[in-house]
Amino acid sequence: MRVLVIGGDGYCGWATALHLSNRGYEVGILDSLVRRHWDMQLGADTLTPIAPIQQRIQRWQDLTGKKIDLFIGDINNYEFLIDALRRFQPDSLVHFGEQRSAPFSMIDREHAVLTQVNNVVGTLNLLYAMKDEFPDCHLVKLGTMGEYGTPNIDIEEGYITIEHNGRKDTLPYPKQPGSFYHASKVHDSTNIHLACRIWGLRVTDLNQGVVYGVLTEETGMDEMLINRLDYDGVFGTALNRFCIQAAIGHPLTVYGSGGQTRAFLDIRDTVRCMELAIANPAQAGEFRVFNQFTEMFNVGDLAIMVKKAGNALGLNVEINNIDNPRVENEQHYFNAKNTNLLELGLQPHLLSDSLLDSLLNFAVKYQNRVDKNHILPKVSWRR
Ligand code: NAD
Ligand code: USQ
Repeated sequence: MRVLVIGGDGYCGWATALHLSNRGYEVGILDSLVRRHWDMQLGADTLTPIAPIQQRIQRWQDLTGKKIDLFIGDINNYEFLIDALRRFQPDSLVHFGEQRSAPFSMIDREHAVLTQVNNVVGTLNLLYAMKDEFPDCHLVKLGTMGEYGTPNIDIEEGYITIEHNGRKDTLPYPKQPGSFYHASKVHDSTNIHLACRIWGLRVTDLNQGVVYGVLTEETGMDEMLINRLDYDGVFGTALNRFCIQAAIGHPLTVYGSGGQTRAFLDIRDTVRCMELAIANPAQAGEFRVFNQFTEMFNVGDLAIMVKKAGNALGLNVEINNIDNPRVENEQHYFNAKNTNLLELGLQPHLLSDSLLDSLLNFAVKYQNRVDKNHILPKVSWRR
């Protein structure tokens, strides 16, 4: 089966492309490399030194004998996109190629517009390309758990059955995104659902939680294959940031009271979820939604786990509750379903087992690359 990984130079995409290649899929990577450009604009860099995409792919081929095709360009450019699809002839499309930072989208009007245009137009172009020339192709699209927000009822997988005034229907689950980035994913979901209904496309929307870790079987094979690990206040995510802060002796930056509960998963489970979704495609006309995460934690408890693991390694880890730069609930109910991927065979890695191997050890190893000016958050949600 031929799988084109859009955003294959990024954190989830690189690990997924190698995993699928290792499992015998014919893999192509499409990426505009814009994420490397945004890092340069912000003056930020991944903790782990990542090689240029051409060198990474060449090393993979030298090590395994498996070839990965490369298409460098922007999916907002329809001519480029359709040409790449014609050349690659995918059976499945995996779409990671979006601006994925909530703080980046909240910097100012320009960054909010950039995020929504990049994400919504890119996905809409893909839907049109599928309708016009690849109607049987299965799109596996990355959404986010943050589309749902933090409602005071259980979060279902995409749909909820509601009784109202004596009538009953199963409808898209209500969305309450917490940033212009998260809102872009809601807009994508609406457009994709419509395309499935009117054109009979087959799509799986994976509402993924916060991903942690840097190690997968394939990216661990060689230093040149190492994945990115972001720790800065814009692209770094909670748990990855906490581990790097622990490694350099910076107090862990818990925003506000730390009662914000989120859904999490190990990057080794991300790549497995992608494989499961591809191997079990949605039906024609089906807009299938899976919640892609394995465990739920609040950020205060995560910080305590990192402190304990760090102290066991001999690090001196402190926790600092700093003013929350975001506008979000800090004490709330959060209980999300995640049975669909488990039923397809996902066997979760648990954070308690993998904090050291997959994360803290890397943070310690590369600690000299940390720029301390990028630890504290600088982007505010408020006016
Ligand atoms: P990333 O920034 O590391 O990778 C995204 C890649 O997409 C980059 O290489 C970038 O250059 C490319 N890209 C962006 N816009 C593009 C465009 N218009 N055309 C072509 N390429 C483009 O991000 P990531 O962490 O790997 O996230 C991948 C996807 O997974 C995103 O859609 C994100 O919203 C989603 N997601 C990520 C997480 C997480 O914790 N990292 C959690 C849930 C969902
Ligand atoms: N947080 C801290 N301290 C930090 C960083 C974050 O307390 O140093 C808190 C935030 O306030 C928030 C929670 O941790 O309550 C999660 O923040 P995050 O930066 O780890 O994650 P988020 O902004 O939600 O975005 C990330 C990815 C995004 C993905 C999303 C999944 O960047 O691409 O969509 O996780 S989810 O959160 O489920 O929507």
